[in-house]
Amino acid sequence: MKALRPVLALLALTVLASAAAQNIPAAFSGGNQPTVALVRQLCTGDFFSQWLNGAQNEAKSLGIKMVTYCANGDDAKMASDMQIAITQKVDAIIVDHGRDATMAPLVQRATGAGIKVVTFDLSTTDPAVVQIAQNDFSMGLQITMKMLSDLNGTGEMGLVYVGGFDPLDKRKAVFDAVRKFYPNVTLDGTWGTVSSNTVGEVESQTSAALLAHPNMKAILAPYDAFALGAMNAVSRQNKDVKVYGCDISTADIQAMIAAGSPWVATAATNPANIGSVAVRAAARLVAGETLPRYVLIEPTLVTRAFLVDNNVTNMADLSQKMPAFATTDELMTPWMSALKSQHM
Ligand code: SR1
Repeated sequence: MKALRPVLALLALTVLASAAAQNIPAAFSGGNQPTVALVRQLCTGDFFSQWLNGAQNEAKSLGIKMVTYCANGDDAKMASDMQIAITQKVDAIIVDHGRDATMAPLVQRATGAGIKVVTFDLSTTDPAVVQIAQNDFSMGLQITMKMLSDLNGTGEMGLVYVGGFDPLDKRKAVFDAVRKFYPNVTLDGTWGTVSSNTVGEVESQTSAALLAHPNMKAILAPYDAFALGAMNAVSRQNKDVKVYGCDISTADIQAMIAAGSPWVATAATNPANIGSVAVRAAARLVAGETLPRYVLIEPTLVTRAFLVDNNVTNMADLSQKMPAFATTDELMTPWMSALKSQHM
């Protein structure tokens, strides 16, 4: 053991020297491992599991200790999770979704205590917070316009929507603005639920809406759990109704490419990429860097026809055929690359 001491010392010196050479920030060098809390409102479904995977992988590769909380849609639990993270004096908190009224005071408490805060899908007025989102206005526009053009400007449609979720409110705001210009497209009704069984509940609600409105031709369902529920109801009743969604995953791709699937288009980003970007944002704030207040991830419209024509059956295929879904280096820095090579 004694004989090994000089070797170990040399090794430590080499690591320190290479950290300095790459300008790895003090918070991440010399054995320092920042702690980041991930406080989530929702965790069920493909979107959220892909997002979490992306965040956890990125944290691991940067040597970040990540503590994850999940409120399962319970706002009081989310508030208490946030409070715990603040009390534990973590270096940064990533807040994933959440109601503004519940989370805004807690976000301010965290930034006031010197904790760096990044949000995903939660708008806040605190200027110290970096807010990450998919460009939900673009998502809403892409999928609304695809539906309106498929309808050729005429026909009955339904909308699946639940208020109080930042991304859903933004997508609906675009739909509301655009639809005024298409007076021959009529809205039969709006329904929706966000719960631990969103798909099942939306399926039941859609079944009732289809029976009440036999001439409905399209359903705008801008969240994959909504689209899955709506398409299940349409398929069960064997109706000629097209479903327009948001989000994508391997399971969503399978649902879209299934024979006769009514889910014909989705506006989406790669959720794993967003999770990684959120962690990089938190890491850079912990490193003392200043970031832009808003980081937007741009969506892409994916049609069933594209998936079928290009033989896309999973997310890996999609990343290959549509580079927008491949791993992004958004917010990446040279010091992060150096840090990653140390943790490989
Ligand atoms: C209930 S909010 C669901 C949405 O959050 C993310 O923005 C996903 O895109 C999903 O559609």
